[in-house]
Amino acid sequence: MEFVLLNGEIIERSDAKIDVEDRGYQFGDGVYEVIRVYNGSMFTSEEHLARFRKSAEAIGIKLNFTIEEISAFLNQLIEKNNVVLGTVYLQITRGTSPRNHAFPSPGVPTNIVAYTKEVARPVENMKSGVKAMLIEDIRWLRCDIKSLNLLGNLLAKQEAVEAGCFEAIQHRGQTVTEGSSSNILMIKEGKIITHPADNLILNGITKRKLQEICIAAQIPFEERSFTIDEISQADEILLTSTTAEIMPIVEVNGKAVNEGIPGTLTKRLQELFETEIEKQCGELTIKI
Ligand code: DCS
Repeated sequence: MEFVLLNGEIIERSDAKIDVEDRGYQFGDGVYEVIRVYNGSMFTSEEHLARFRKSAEAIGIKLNFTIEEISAFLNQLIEKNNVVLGTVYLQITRGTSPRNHAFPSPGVPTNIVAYTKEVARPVENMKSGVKAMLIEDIRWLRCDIKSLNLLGNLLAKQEAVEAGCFEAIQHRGQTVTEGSSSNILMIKEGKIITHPADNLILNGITKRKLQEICIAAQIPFEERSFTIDEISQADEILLTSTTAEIMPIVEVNGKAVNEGIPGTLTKRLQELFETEIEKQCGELTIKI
C-alpha cells in the first residue's frame, strides 16, 4: 500500500482526489520541492523547506501549515511508505476555485500534497560522467521561484534527451545560466565558477551545500556569470541537483571535456559530498 499526504492527512494514494479546477493543474499556479531521502532520513530538509516557504511567499501563497508541521508530515510519510533510498515530492497550489486568472478570494484553501518514490543513486553516471548540450534559455525571469510551471525546462530537457544527452546547459545569449533541472558549475585552474543566485536561476540546495563543503576544504568557489566561450574552455564541468548529486559532464555539444572522463577535482567533490550525506543520514550502502 502506498500513502500520500493530502491537505494535512496521510491517506492511501488511490483515495487522494484533486479537483479538475485545482489551480496547479490548470495554471501551474503553485510551487514544489524535491527532497532526497538516504537511509530513511531526509537530507538538507531544512534548506528545502525554507526554499519552499520562500517560493510560496514569492507568489503570494500563504502556507497553512508551519514548516515544522510539514516536516513532521514528510517524516511520517517516509516511515509509512518505508522509503530507504528515494525522494519526497512536495507541492502546494493556490487551491481549487472556478477558473479565473485573478487569484481566488483569500478564504480559498491551498492544496498541499506530497508523495514518496524509491530512487537509486545514479552511480554509473556519477562515475563515468554524462553528455550535455547548449540550449537557449527561453524561460521567464523568475527562475529563482521553484514554480510548477516548467514548460521551458521540459522543452530544453526533451531537446537534450532527443540528442542523446543527459542535460541541457541553458544560456541567455552568451551567459550560461543553469541546467533544465540542475545547476551548472565549471572549473578553471582549480576554481569552481557558477552563476550567481539571482532571478535567472534556481538557488540549488545541492550547489549551496557544495559551496559550504568547498569553503571548509579551502577549494576556491566563485559565483559569477560565465560565457559559452568560457565553458567550452573549462577544465571540468559538473551539474548538481537533489537526485543527480554531483554529476560530471564529460561532453558538451559533442566535444569532450577533460578528454571525456570525470576530472580530479570533480571526483574529490563527489567524495566530500558523500561524506556530508553520511554525516547527516548515516553510512551509505552504495557508494561511488
Ligand atoms: N535548477 C533547476 C531548474 C532545478 O529544477 C533544480 C532541481 C536545480 C537547479 C537544482 O536544485 P537542487 O540542488 O535544490 O535540487 N530540480 C529538482 C527537480 O525538479 N527534480 O529533482 C530536483
